Amino acid sequence: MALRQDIERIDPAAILAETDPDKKRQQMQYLARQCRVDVWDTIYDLQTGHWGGASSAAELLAVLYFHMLNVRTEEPRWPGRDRLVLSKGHASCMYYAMLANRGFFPLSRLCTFRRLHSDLQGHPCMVKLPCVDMSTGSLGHGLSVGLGMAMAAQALKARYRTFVIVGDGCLNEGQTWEAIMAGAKFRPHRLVLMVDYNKVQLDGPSEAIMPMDPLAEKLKAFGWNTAPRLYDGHRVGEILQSWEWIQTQEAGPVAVVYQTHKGHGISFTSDQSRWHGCPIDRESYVRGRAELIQALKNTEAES
Ligand SMILES: Cc1ncc(C[n+]2csc(CCOP(=O)(O)OP(=O)(O)O)c2C)c(N)n1
Ligand SMILES: [Mg+2]
Repeated sequence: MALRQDIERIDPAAILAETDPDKKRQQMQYLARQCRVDVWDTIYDLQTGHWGGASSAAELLAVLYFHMLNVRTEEPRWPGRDRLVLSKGHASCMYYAMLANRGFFPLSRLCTFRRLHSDLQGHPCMVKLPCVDMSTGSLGHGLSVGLGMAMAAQALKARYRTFVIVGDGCLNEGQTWEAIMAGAKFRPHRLVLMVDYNKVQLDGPSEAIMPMDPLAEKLKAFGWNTAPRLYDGHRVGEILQSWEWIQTQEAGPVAVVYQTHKGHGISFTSDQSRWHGCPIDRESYVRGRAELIQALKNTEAES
C-alpha cells in the first residue's frame, strides 16, 4: 500500500504557525478529516484495524496535538512535556496519523500498521515509540496510569498536564472508577479526563452492555470537577471551548464529556458497532471514501 495522492493535504507546520484563531480552527477540522481518509485507506489496504473508535477520536486528537499539548518532536521524552494516555488504545491508527502529522515520524509509516515488528503496533507501544507516553489496549488502565503521572507532577512540582482519553469500554471497567475515587482523594492538579462518549462499544450500544448515564452527574458525584456542559467532540470549535474551560480550572482533577459518534464521517458506519474493527470490503471502501472526501471538501464552506 501507499498513501494516496488524490487528496489535497494540509501542511501541518502551517497549522502550528497559524495565528488567526478562526483559520486555525478550520485547519484542525480539515486535518481531522484528512486523517480519517488516511485511516480508512490504511485499514482497507491492510485489512486490519479499528475504524469505529479511531474515527470517533479524530477531532480530539487533532486539537490535542495541534493546540493543547506542549510536546517536543525532537525530544519526545522531554520531562516537561504534557502527557497523553490513550486509554482506548485500539484507536491507534488515528493516534499514529496524528503523531505523524505532528512530526514524530513520517506519515508513510502508516503502511506498516499492525505488521510484525512494526513500531506501529495494533495497540500503542511505548517501548517501540518514544512519543507514546503509555502502552494501552487493555481497557480500563489508562486513568490509573494518568493519575500516577499527575501525582508525580504534583510531587515534583512540575507544571505538565496529563490528559487521558477514555471510551465507554474503559468506563465499564471497575478500575476506572477506582482511579476516579482516588483522583477525588489525592486531587492532583492538571489531570484531565476526556471522555470520548460515543455510547457504542465492540458489539453493541452501551445502553445494552452497561449504561453509564447520567455520566457527567456521576463524575461530579464522585468529586471530580466536571465541565458544566457536554461538548460536541466532532466540532473543533467546541473542543476549543472546552479547552478554555479546562484552563480556568485550578484545583483538582477535571473531567470533560465529549459527545461523539463511533465511525463518524461515513453514514453507514456511524453509531454501528459492526464497524468497530473489521476488514473493509471493496464496495464499502469506495462508498465510504467518497463520503469522507466530500466532508473534507466541505470543511472550508462550513466555517
Ligand atoms: C480489558 C479489555 N476487555 C476487552 C477488550 C476488547 N475490546 C477492545 S475495544 C472494546 C470496546 C471499546 O469500546 P469503547 O471503549 O466504547 O471504544 P470506542 O467506542 O471509542 O471504540 C473491547 C471490548 C479490551 N481491549 N480490553
Ligand atoms: Mg464507545
